[in-house]
Amino acid sequence: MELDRTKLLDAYRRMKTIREFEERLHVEIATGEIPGFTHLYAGQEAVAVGVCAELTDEDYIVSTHRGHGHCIAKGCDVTGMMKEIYGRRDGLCKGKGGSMHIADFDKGMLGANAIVGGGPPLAVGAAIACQLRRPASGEGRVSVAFGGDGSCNQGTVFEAMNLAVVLGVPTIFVFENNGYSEHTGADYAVGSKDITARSAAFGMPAERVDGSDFFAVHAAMQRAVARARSGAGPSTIEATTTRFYGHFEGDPQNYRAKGEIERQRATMDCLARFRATVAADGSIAAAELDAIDRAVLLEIDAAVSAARAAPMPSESELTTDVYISY
Ligand SMILES: Cc1ncc(C[n+]2csc(CCOP(=O)(O)OP(=O)(O)O)c2C)c(N)n1
Ligand SMILES: [Mg+2]
Repeated sequence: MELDRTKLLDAYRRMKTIREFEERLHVEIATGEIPGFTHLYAGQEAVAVGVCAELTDEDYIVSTHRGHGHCIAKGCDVTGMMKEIYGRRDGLCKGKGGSMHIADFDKGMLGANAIVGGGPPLAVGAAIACQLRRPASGEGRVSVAFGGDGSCNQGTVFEAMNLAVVLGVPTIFVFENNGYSEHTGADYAVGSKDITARSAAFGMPAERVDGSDFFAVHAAMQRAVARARSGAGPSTIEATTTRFYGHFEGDPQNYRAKGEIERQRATMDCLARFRATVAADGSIAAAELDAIDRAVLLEIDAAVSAARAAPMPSESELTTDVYISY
């Protein structure tokens, strides 16, 4: 899949939507109106969008506790998401999921997940379904497991990676190495300090990319997805990145160096990197991107107003949707 102008503009719009969604949530959470715990994705946008640019609604993703960016990149409705995070009745999960359990099966978004390392086994399960339903000829569907540097130390993840290789299923493991697992540095907690090499040791192609470079992430994803769709099996992408906010909203971040975030905002901003690339090759005029910026701000504003005005779930809905009915 080549990136023509339309796809490039769409990728920028999605990254910008994630950024403004998160910047606005940062402000709204401080008002105390949003229930529950929230982990912001700002800073990591190029990873979600670079990966999901190669996926359709028929492909699956499994997300993490830091899942808003994955949802938006996979095409979930922004107003439905905002209402969900505000706990409103007509949110994407009827207000019962909130930030950390948001899902949208119609978009192949199988769910955020509060269990670190809980996603990859689900993604391998979805990949087994993709493999069983593979068309006799042509390309199959794929399943992506997003996870952080912290998740790569979990036993569930080791089992999932091994099983994906043994069964040769179309799973793509995407590790977003943002340098921290809660307050613990990846340099300390990842014993070998090399997530890519560890993944390769399971017997699959694995590559490390600059996660603030949309084009680098996308190129790696093209390789991984071509392999998975053709039936050749799983791959891993480790994307080095950073989060512009704390682990959760309210985290004082005493474990980060003085000026670290300011420095990273100046040097690792995927939106600025994208703008610089398309300006250098002349593919997109800055004015077109400015117009997207303005439209996104209006969209987020409307989503927050709609969420605030939306009704809460009624008490009678408290015990529905607890178990799935077949
Ligand atoms: C099994 C499990 N252990 C611990 C936690 C507590 N916890 C929540 S997020 C987190 C850190 C995850 O770090 P990482 O995978 O790097 O993701 P990031 O927060 O950086 O996106 C931890 C330890 C949890 N939710 N689940
Ligand atoms: Mg991390």
